[in-house]
Amino acid sequence: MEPVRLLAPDGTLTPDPRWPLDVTPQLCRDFYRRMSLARSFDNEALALQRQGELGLWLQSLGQEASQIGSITALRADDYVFPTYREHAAALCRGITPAELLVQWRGNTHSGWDPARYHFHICTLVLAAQLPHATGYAMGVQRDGSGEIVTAYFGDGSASQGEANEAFNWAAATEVPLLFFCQNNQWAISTPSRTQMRAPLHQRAAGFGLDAHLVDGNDVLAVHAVTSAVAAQIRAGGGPALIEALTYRMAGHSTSDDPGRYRTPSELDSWTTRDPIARLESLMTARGWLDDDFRAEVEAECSDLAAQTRKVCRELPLDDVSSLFGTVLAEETPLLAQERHRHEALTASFVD
Ligand SMILES: Cc1ncc(C[n+]2csc(CCOP(=O)(O)OP(=O)(O)O)c2C)c(N)n1
Repeated sequence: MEPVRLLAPDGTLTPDPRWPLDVTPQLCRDFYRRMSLARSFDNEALALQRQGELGLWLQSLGQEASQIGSITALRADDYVFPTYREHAAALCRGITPAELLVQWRGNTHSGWDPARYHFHICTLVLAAQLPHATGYAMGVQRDGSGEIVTAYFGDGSASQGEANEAFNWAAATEVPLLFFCQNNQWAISTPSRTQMRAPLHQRAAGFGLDAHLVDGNDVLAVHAVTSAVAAQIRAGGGPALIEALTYRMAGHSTSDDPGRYRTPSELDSWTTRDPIARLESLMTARGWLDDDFRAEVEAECSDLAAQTRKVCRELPLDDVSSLFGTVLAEETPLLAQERHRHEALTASFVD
C-alpha cells in the first residue's frame, strides 16, 4: 500500500478524490502556526533540560504534522490517550506549557486533569494505554455519547502483546476507537524494520481493523485521512488504525545519543521531508505566507518560548513524599523504607 500523500516534499499539492480536503489559505496558516508553536515549545523544553531545569525531555521534533493533522481532525470531547511524546497534540487541546513540563521537572506524577482536556496523562509503559483506550471506548459505546477515542502509540509499542490484544479486542467488540501509530522509524536504537515482517497497517487489517497508511510528514494528508476515518468510526463503522510514516528527528530522549546508531545521511534525507518546510513551500508558492503573517508567528513562537522558560522555573514543587502514598493501598515495609530514605535526603538539602 502506498501512503496517502497530498503534499509532496517540494510543496506540490495533488488532491486525492478519495480523501477530500478543502485546502484554504486559512487552513494552511492554522497548521503552519500550530506546528511552528509546537516546535518552538519543544526546542525550549530541550534547552531547559540541557540547562538542568528538567530531568528529561522527549522531543516531538519532526512529528508535528502527524500529531497536529490528526488531533485537529477530532472533536474537542473525543478522548485521547497519548504516549509521552504528544506535546504538539497536547498544545492543540489547550494543555499549558506548565502542565506539560511539571512531570519532567520531577515535581509531580502528571501535570493536568485528563477530564478537563479529554486528554489522558502520559503513559510511559509502552502500549499500556491501548487496552485502556479499548476499555474506555467500550464505555463510550455503552454511553452512546457520540464520542470516539483515539490512542497514540509508536512503532516499537506495536510489538507489545498488549497492543495486539487491544487491536483484536477493539475489532471484536467494534468499539469507536482510532489507533494512531506514529511510525517514526525507531524504537530508541531499534529500527522498525527489524521489529516486524508485515507492515503494521497490514497486520491491523488482519485483526479486522479498517487500516490506512499515510505520509505522516504531510499535515494535509494526515488531516484528510483522520477526518474521514474519524467520521466513519463516529457513524458506527467500527475501529480503525492509521499508520503515519514519520521520523523522530531528535534522539529518543535527552538521555539518548542517536549518533551511535543512525547515520547523518539518514537524518539528512528526512530533513528534506520536514513537515513545516513542506507546508511552507506550498504556502510560499501560493502567496499565502506573507511577511506580516510570518513575523506574527515568529513573535508568537518567541513569546511561547519565553513563557515556557518562565513558568518552568516557577513550577511549585509538590511534596514528593506524597507520591509514595499513591503506589499501593497499604504501605509495605520496603516502600516505607524508601520513603524515609527520600525524606532524609530531602531534609539534607539546607536550601
Ligand atoms: C513495557 C516497556 N518496555 C520497554 C520500555 C522502554 N522504552 C521506553 S521508550 C521505548 C521505545 C519506544 O518506541 P516507540 O514505541 O516506537 O515510540 P517512540 O519513542 O519512538 O515515540 C522503550 C523500549 C518501556 N517504557 N515500557
